[in-house]
Amino acid sequence: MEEIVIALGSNLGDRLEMLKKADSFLNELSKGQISKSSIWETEPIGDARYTFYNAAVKIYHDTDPLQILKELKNFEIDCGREVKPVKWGPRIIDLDIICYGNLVIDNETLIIPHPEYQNRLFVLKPMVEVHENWIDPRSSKSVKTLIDEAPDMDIKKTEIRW
Ligand code: PH2
Ligand code: MG
Ligand code: MG
Repeated sequence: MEEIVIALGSNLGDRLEMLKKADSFLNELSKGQISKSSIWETEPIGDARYTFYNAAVKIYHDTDPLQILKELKNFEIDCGREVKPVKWGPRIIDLDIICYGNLVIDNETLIIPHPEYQNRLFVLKPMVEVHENWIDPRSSKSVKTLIDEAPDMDIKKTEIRW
């Protein structure tokens, strides 16, 4: 069974409701007890405009990563997300695979670990709450080191229960 970290983001509509819905979906999908981070309120990076709620959930699975990707995409579409949203634009819900055990994958459909996550505190800070001892198999850096090295941004942990 592999430990898989999924990053969650929402900056449109009822953000908390969307994260809760994603949590119950991931709970169903996972083959083991999931762990979830705090909800973080984060400044939008890129063209995304409105403040995000970001979080991370660690799930367990043993299937092909492409199968997990397909499940996540179907869930995003079921939630009403456009099939091809503007790159870096606002989104009702975004579920990204950050890591999949120690796998390294690099093809047109999927890159694991996520190609940009090391530059995004809105992924790293939630991630360390659910997978604190993880070492990136590409860079051999710990998630704590990646946090120290990532560009600063406006991000704050909330006390919201979900
Ligand atoms: N996601 C993006 C683009 N910009 N900014 C924040 N703060 N949080 C996100 O999840 C995010 C973003 C593209 O997926
Ligand atoms: Mg995405
Ligand atoms: Mg994303």
